[in-house]
Amino acid sequence: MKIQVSQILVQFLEKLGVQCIFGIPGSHILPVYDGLYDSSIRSLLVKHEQAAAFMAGGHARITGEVGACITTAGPGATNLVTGIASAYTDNLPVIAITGEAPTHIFGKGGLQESSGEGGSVDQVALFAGITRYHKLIERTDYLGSVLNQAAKHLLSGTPGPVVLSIPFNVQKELVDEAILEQVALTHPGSEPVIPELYIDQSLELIRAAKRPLIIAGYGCIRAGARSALSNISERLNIPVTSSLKAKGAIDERSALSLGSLGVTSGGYAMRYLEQEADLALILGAGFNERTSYVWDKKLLAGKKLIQVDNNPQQLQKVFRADLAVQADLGAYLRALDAAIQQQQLAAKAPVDVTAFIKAAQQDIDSAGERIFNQQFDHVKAFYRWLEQQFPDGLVMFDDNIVFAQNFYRVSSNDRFYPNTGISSLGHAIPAAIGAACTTKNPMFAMIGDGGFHMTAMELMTAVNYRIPLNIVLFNNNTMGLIRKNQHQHYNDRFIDCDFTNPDYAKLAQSFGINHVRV
Ligand SMILES: Cc1ncc(C[n+]2csc(CCOP(=O)(O)OP(=O)(O)O)c2C)c(N)n1
Ligand SMILES: [Mg+2]
Repeated sequence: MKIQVSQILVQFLEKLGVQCIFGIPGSHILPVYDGLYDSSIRSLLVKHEQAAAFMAGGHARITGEVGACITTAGPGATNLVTGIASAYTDNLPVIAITGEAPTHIFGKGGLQESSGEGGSVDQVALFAGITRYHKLIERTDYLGSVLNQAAKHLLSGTPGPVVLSIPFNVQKELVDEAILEQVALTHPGSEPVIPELYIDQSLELIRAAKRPLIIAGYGCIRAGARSALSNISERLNIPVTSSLKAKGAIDERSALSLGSLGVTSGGYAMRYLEQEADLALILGAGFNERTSYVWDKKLLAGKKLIQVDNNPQQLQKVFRADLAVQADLGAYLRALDAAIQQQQLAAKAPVDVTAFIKAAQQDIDSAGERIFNQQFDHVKAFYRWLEQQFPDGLVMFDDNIVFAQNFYRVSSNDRFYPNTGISSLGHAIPAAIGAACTTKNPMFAMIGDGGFHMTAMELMTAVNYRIPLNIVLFNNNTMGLIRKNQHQHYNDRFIDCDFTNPDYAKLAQSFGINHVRV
């Protein structure tokens, strides 16, 4: 049967399992919107296309499935850029469908044309560096193949964003419905077998070590390896620290957790790594600028290193490992755990992590190296209170990395999403809205006033669709991080960091949102 390309696109999204699509219509994309009218996919009107992409990313994070957004041509598409770049840097499977001017006017200066012809904006070039796959679909004879490519990039390997731009006339062409059969959805295969050699070599290094330390990265969470990880840690009495993105890889309130590792953390894990550890197991962690204290050589010097990652590009990128294994973290950790039990590997000498943290804090205090002075004890108390109120299952999107990274201890069933990727201010509110569309768990966006101003109107999107959401707004009338920088490095020459805030109680009231000032 022949149906419109616009309908094929909607069916393609349904086939990908898309549940919600976030966007703003414009005349160049109305045929696809019309297709959504009859679809099971829930379409949500947002306030700005950047937020639509952030929402799709938030949705993808919480579900592990494809998130979707939709815009018109020209400004609709260009507004997506930061949101798509964020999905790109965070490896999130996000699909964006954008409209485009009809092909017969390409190069003639059509309204919102972005074909790249005749001096118009070149959408293909614009998205080339921030997508895994982008296509301006000018013809239908290859449509099945294009959709198949798109699915491949969304679902397999290291996922990432896909942008499909479809000219208005192409959306209305008729094609055979059967072309969707060309789209192969990759299913997770059977658990890959980890060569025994790697497990043996790992065991050998672990056996020889006195004080191993596990540095868990987001790869452990993505691979669903949390329980294997904490089994190994508990069985062998190995403390665990995580990258910022992997907070909660093991329960941060447990006795073996050193909290996260990195410049804006409490600094306990860094001290343990430097002073105590003789073997570091770096598991699915990229060891980026923040985690590695700007690649401080002292941290890993003189230690044995095991690195495991499913992405070969991460292996030995910034350090040499004694054992580097390309493997699925879930398969590796489960195999390692089984071998540890089978060979009855002895637990390591008890390390009292609580006592270590206490002593480290005293050191930090007496050296005057505390990141946060007493004034911030209120913020710490707030995060402790939050832990008590929501002991398990809380979801937190954090714009304001410094507080939560230090103070909030993520439990095993919590989900903590820091503003990683390109670290764009204003990400937390729309990302949390995208996630809240599919989970009933308590949802929090933690955000500074500077970040809040960037995407605050999306609160009306949440109001519009009755999406439950808590915003914790840190209201200090300044871009605190910038102010701190200008204090430390620019001799207090404060420029463009301070600003006047609205009356938030009135703002909330006018939006129809409850407001409490703490
Ligand atoms: C889109 C974007 N623009 C600029 C920055 C640079 N930046 C990083 S932190 C920051 C200030 C954040 O201010 P606020 O949200 O009020 O948090 P605070 O530091 O005051 O806690 C800025 C401007 C950024 N990360 N993203
Ligand atoms: Mg601020």
